[in-house]
Amino acid sequence: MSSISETRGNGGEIHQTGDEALTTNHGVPISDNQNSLKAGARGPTLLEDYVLREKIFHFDHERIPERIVHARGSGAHGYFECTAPIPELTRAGVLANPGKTPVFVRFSTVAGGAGSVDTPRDVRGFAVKFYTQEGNWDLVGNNIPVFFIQDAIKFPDLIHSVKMESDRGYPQAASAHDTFWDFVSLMPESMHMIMWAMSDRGIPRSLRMIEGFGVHTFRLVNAEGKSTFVKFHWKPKLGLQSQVWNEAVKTAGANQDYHRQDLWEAIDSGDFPEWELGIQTFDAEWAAKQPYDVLDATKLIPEEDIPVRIVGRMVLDRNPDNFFAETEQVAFLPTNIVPGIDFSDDPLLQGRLFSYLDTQKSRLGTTNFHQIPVNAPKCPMHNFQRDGMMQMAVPKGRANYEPNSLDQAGEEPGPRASDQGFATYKDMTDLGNQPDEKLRVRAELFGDHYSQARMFYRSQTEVEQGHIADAITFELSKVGLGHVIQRVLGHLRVIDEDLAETVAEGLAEDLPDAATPMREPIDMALSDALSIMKQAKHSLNGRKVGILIGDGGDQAKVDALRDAVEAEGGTVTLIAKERGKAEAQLAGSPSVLFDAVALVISADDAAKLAKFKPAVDFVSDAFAHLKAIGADDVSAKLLAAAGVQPDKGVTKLDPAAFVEAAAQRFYDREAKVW
Ligand code: HDE
Repeated sequence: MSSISETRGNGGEIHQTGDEALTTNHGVPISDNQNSLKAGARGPTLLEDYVLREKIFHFDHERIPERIVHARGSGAHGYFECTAPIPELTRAGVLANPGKTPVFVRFSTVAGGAGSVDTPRDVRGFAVKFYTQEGNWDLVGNNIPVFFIQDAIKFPDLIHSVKMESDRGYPQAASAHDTFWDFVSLMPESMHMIMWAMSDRGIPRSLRMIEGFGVHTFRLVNAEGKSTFVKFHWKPKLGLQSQVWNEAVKTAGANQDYHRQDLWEAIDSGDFPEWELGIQTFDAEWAAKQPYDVLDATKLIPEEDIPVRIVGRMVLDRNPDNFFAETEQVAFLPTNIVPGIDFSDDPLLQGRLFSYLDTQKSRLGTTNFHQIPVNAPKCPMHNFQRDGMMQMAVPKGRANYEPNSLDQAGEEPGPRASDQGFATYKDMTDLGNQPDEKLRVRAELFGDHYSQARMFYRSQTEVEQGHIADAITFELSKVGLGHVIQRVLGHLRVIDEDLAETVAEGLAEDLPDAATPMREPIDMALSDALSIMKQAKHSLNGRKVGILIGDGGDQAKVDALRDAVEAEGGTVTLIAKERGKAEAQLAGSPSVLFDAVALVISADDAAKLAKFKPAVDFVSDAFAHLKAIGADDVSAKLLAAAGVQPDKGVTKLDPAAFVEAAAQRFYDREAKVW
């Protein structure tokens, strides 16, 4: 029998020890947890059964409202280590001093509900809470460096349009529907982000293989009060990797929790995911020369213009102890900022500064949500805020107001403000703003909606451009409103004529007139950093290999492959038709769950498996999803049944050749398959 003992307080914890008596929430020992109290052995349950009533009462209220956006998420603990301190730029200890700061990170999709799948085409949230010695700093970003809209006032409209449609309640976790495309087609400022969301960034292979971005321009402020503008970047150590669309669709069926499980298992096995934190910094003079506004969240700063300077690394090394207590109850607040870091006047960021604090009250039910352990600072915290629902702290003494002179009576006077505390950067004019009128307007350069969309699209490889065209074609194929499709095509014509033509052809639509831009787009220099494929790291690190074995396979070959894969940082799962003969069952372990596959079977096995649909799918999907396939000639019958053609990603079972192939995907195969 397990029991619960509690220590409560600010940052307190509840732990289960297993050697104490089971009790009610009020500490009364329970004698029977199997039977409710009845009037006679076959009689009705008695109202006085407070053990039953307390248990059911608590159960009835176990769920809390899910996040209005980013409801589906996975979290982990870890640390940030500042490796290249920047005291000349910021007085924030977390970045100004070498050393480690604990973090909690939550990754998420945006549109779907808490129980939705992990692999829809969507943006991924990348929220990091740094528990610094100067208070919590939350960097609440995404895996895409720009956003759909420029002004927070449009956020409810954007989210209403992308979530399931309000009358029919579908589609869940999908942007491929009328209302989303209706809205974005009426908001040309969304076109840059649309290019990103329709690119392979929208279907990542793993949360461990995504970049993260703070999106907005922030400020760093040093000890002398000097401000420098900054954009934050997270770069994954494992490199960027995405799925292909057909694979993402099939993964959703094979494993709803594909990303969550992948993150959990990696951390559980000691293969800790890691990112570098980088910054792009600039001053007002530089900003004034750019053809875009650095306060516009639909624009990025090309890395070729300002290279990303690495200041530290983040390692996720501990899974949550409790999903609800930590991952569900974690409350990120862009307003959690520490001395030495400050906001910019980005109108999207400014709106976020209201929303997050506000939403926590309805999600977590109390203004005291900061006392929940995952949200509580790990540095001292003192103020005169008191009481409120679910107050966990027990402040002592009479000091609950300031100023007070209680110390003159020998009493504890409580905390005082310090000149070392957070002080807002004063200058509102350094980016040329003239705060002399109250206006509901957008700044002039916000009117360029297409230049960076074009830059993004044209910076991609041909294969990636094909994926964007396919994604838009697919999404629009689900749109029933013809005028919306036409309007989108009008925008695409401004971004890139070839893209517009390809999509129109795929839909058998006539091309409409090009949209009329508010500002004529310009041709910006192309940026390799925007393409996943141009910066692909060929690596088996963190990747999974599935080896299909049969009755006649050669164990020595399996061992040699396993050794070679593991030596490169990958993991191996043995799969057989029957679960008892391996680690996983073939029908339940399709190849979408692996980065590469190998067939260690006999000619007899191959002949039998060639008639077994899950085996044929296993191989044909691996081929179609551009993955390495290791197989000797004895597998010929199965390879033939699966339609595998000669290809440089199809190797013999030679461990070196297979491992080399398994570290990459063979995008040029697409022309053969798709
Ligand atoms: Fe959020 N966003 N957002 N957002 N956002 C929330 O806060 C909001 C925006 C982001 O894992 C909510 O606690 C507004 C940009 C992430 O818990 C809510 C606007 C970026 C997460 C909210 C934005 C983000 C959220 C819902 C426009 C990238 C998940 C639950 C002004 C830079 C955090 C919650 C987690 C969550 C509002 C735009 C990232 C409703 C009003 C831009 C990663 O407060």
